[in-house]
Amino acid sequence: MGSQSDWPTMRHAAEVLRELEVPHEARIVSAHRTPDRMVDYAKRAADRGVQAIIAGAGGAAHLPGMVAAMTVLPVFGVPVQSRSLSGLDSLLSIVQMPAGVPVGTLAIGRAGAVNAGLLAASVLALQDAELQRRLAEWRQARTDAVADAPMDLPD
Ligand code: RP5
Repeated sequence: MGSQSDWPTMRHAAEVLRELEVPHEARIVSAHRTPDRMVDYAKRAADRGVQAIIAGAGGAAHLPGMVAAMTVLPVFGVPVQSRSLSGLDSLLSIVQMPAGVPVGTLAIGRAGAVNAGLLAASVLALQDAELQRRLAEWRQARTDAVADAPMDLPD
């Protein structure tokens, strides 16, 4: 992610990966404040055994695209909700990649972070039958949690 301030959003991706028992790491790698760190991270990721990258950033959110420019690993971009434009700026910055450098862009905020974790896990599960089973269980648990009818809850 681009900043410590992105962690309250991006921790949801980490949480899903933890629930699915997918080894992962969380790093602050800013495209504009720590550009050398970003280049180093993106260029070395594949050699370190990283299989997918989830890049979350807000505002002028160039991090996912810059990372995607330096690796052929799948890169999933999470637009973090910004203060001034509610994340629309982040979304448009991440989603509008020119042809040839793909970033799989998710929804703004928590939903995007959760789904980025699930999507990354789905990619890894193509080569991992046990992970595929855990993913199916995770999804089934959400299905089972949906009540048939609504109930009255205290306001
Ligand atoms: C982006 O700028 C980060 O991804 C963050 O979403 C946004 C604001 O960063 P801070 O000023 O909170 O560090 O680079």
